[in-house]
Amino acid sequence: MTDKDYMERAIELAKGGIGWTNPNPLVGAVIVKDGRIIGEGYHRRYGELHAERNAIASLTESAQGATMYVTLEPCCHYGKTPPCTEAILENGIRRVVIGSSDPNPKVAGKGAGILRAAGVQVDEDFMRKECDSLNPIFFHYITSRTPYVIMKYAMTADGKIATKTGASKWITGEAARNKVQKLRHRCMGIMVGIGTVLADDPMLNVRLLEGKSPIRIICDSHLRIPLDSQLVQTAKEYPTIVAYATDLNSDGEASVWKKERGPVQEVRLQEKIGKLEGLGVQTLMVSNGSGQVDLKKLMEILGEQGIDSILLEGGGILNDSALRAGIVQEVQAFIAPKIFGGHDARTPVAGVGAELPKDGILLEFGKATQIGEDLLIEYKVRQV
Ligand code: AOF
Ligand code: ZN
Repeated sequence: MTDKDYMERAIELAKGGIGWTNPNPLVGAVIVKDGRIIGEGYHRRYGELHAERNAIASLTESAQGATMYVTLEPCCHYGKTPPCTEAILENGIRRVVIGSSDPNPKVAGKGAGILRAAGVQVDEDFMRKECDSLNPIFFHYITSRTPYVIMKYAMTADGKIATKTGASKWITGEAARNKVQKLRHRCMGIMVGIGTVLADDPMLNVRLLEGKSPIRIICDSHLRIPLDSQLVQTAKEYPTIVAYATDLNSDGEASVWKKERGPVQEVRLQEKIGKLEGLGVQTLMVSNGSGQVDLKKLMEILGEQGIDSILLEGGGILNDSALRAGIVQEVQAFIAPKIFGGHDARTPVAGVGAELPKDGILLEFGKATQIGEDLLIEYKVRQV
């Protein structure tokens, strides 16, 4: 067994926390002595012991003189748990091999520094790329305090997300749809536009045996969401946020709603907010000043609420606005081996669109995976 084998094991262990550790990172740790693994662990759930301490708790013998392989730099701060650097030193671990550095300002290099100052041999950046790929969400959220947004869509090989009649069940096969369920479990939030709610009346939950449903976020500028929609009716069971953009409190220029629709409609709107809240929906007024939801501001508010990641599931208008607002970090495109054709069949991104090819949103290819009969292509969005 080599250093690489042990770090690969630590990476595998870290994945056990997917969906449960947010907004904290996925971390795995392996302790090795005389060529044998004598302890291993991972961060299981938000607020629980860190990977390093779980690995130490599992020790089958003394770790005196042992090596720890850990996918993320050990912490050195008192948070929900005491510093992992202390546990490492107390147990006499002599060498620590680290994958990713921790951009958390409370740690950021200080963890490795403390260990080194105490005489531990510290090897940093080992299999860094592989370790970094565990935590795009954490790295983004800890530095920006806004959610990491993944735009996901399923389309045919000719780029359609529905037939010309609007039928969309199903584009991709069961394996790909199962993968989407896992993606929903991984993200703390899921976001759609009101068009999708009116067309599909979706639940946006996770139907996996062992999964966690995301907080449901609906962008609904004019608060059109029906009170009898599944989302509203189940809001007490699954947290649901409706972001709207009709400013009730200010008058004059900002109050687009009032100007366009008059005082009677305004009273109705107030009543609707009351009813939605009564049914357990959290309503958020986030206006861009011209009657639309300000997506950048919405991301800041959701970030403050502790939401580190959002799966954006359309529709085309919201996808276009989100890309143009610069809030999307990643695109996951599922492509089914079929062709719908049809001038009126919808595509994943609609809205205003680009003027010229040079105005397109630029992506960077990540990876392509075959899932059942379908293909999943993952891209990072280039931030300009
Ligand atoms: C984790 N799990 O395995 C490691 C973490 O809120 P706390 O006290 O749990 O501290 C969270 C911070 O600790 C986190 O932002 C990261 O910087 C560091 N390392 N966190 O949740 C772990 N190793
Ligand atoms: Zn720690």
